[in-house]
Amino acid sequence: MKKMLLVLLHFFFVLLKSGLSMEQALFHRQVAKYLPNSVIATTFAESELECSVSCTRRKGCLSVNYKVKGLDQGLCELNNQKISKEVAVSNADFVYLGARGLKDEISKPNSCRELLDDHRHLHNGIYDIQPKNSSQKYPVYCHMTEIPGCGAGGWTLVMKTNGNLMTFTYDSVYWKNKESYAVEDGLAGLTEKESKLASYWITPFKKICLGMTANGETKWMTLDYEASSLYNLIADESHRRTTAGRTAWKSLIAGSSLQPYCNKEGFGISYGVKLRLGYLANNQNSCSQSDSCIGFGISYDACYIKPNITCGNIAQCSHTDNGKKLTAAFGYILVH
Ligand SMILES: [Ca+2]
Repeated sequence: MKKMLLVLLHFFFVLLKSGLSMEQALFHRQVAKYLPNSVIATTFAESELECSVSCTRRKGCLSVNYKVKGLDQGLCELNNQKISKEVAVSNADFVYLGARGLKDEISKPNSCRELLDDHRHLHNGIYDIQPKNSSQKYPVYCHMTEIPGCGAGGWTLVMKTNGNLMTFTYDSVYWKNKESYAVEDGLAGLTEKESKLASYWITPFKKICLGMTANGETKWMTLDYEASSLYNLIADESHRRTTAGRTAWKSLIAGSSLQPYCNKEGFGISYGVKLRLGYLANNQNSCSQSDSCIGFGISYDACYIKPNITCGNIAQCSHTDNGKKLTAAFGYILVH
């Protein structure tokens, strides 16, 4: 019995004649769910199908609540909103049907979060996303389950960078272009193989999840930052400040080390040490001649050395808080 009350997700097609052309609409069905406060019209229908058809014919209709039992059985409420987990109400008398036709932007997801919002049952894996106002689809890896330190699922993988390789050094063209790199290795998920997916330039987000694997241990941190894509934050090399804090950045690598001053964090940090995204510190009370950093897209030329480490933690010269470090990490960037 309890199972019957659980939300069941599946789809059915509604084909209907609209003038001389056949219009196709796809509905996303949830049993025992009701969307409140969105009704633009009510009617009665013999079936869910008939109710759905009414929606496709009504301008602005995005979903319906269909009453399957009790008083007013057959009631068909046309809604101008779609259900999300925040507004979903359980009601055993109703079936909720959300339109997923051409008029529905959600049918063109450009992030894993959008996909997961619409289909709560999805697993980690490969999904197609596409930019708004475009018909081109790109495969990405979606991490639909929680990442410890970053939060609940719906993460779109953007990049994976090997700190021992020069692929994603600060001056790499990949930070500045809209070209993917090693797509197959990206679609494999959170493996230690470098990749850059189309999500770099097409996926909007409100949160960034950063991971680093060093010495066999993977650690994660979150950045609250809203943007239309990572490309838009990085490609122009402007400095954009983030506010995660020194402790959060240091937590990406166990035993990491930084100097006490400068403490500049965010996108586009450029001194003798350059970072596409990360944290910069110095022994002098300024940022020029900084000698320590943690981050992604590193190019390090300070304290008389130029180590080939593009992701990880480098700390040289004096006043390091945990000794001198040359730690290359394997880095992950996901967005939500
Ligand atoms: Ca210095």
